[in-house]
Amino acid sequence: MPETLKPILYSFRRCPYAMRARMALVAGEQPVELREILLRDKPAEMLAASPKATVPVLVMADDSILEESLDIMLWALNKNDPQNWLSPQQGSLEDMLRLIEEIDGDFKHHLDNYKYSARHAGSEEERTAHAQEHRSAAIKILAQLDEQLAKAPFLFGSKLSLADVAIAPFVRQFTNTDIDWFNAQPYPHLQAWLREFLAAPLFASIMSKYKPWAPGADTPPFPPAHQNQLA
Ligand SMILES: N[C@@H](CCC(=O)N[C@@H](CS)C(=O)NCC(=O)O)C(=O)O
Repeated sequence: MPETLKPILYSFRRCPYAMRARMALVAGEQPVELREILLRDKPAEMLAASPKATVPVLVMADDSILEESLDIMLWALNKNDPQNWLSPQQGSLEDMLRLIEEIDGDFKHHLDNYKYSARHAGSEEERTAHAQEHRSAAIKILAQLDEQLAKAPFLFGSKLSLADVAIAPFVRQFTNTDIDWFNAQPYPHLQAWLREFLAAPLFASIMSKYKPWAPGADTPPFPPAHQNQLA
């Protein structure tokens, strides 16, 4: 595909929403011009295309945009889904979307309040109590995932699906907040699932470090070369 016809993906390496969009673009083998950005210094070109100003954003050749990570995932996989991420071995696409909605909603709310508890008003003690309250609420949601993963290696059966890929980056963010605490919790299935997900070539393939994009700069090939058999 000529360089100019590729959609442009504005992305930030450590953003969990951008991670899941990049993984779906890899799985769907959709070439994009990847523009790494800094959240504190967003390019004017990105803001002009998407005043919402969040990553990821996919800008098509006709200037239409997708500015929700799940929409980018579904766009890529509806074009090409060689690993059948949209057709789980157990349950349906609707079941997966329901679970993703719970994680993006309730779980993300508790995750943010736990991870960014330093921003909470009040005394040190109040902040600690606030963090613990939200950590408990978040881990209750993760306990349900652990139960699901006790029955099968992935959230919807014996193979990786949209739900695993959409959810794992947020579980990663939660666990990284206090990894020793997380590892001490009694959720072996969830812990093994996350460990394997993060060790897999698919995840490594989207975590390469790129210099922030500037107009006229070269952009890395994306998906990177040698993408077969990633998942
Ligand atoms: N619902 C959006 C959320 C995207 C989002 O909030 N991304 C964060 C980074 S992880 C962002 O760009 N925040 C704007 C900022 O920090 O300036 C999606 O699914 O794409």
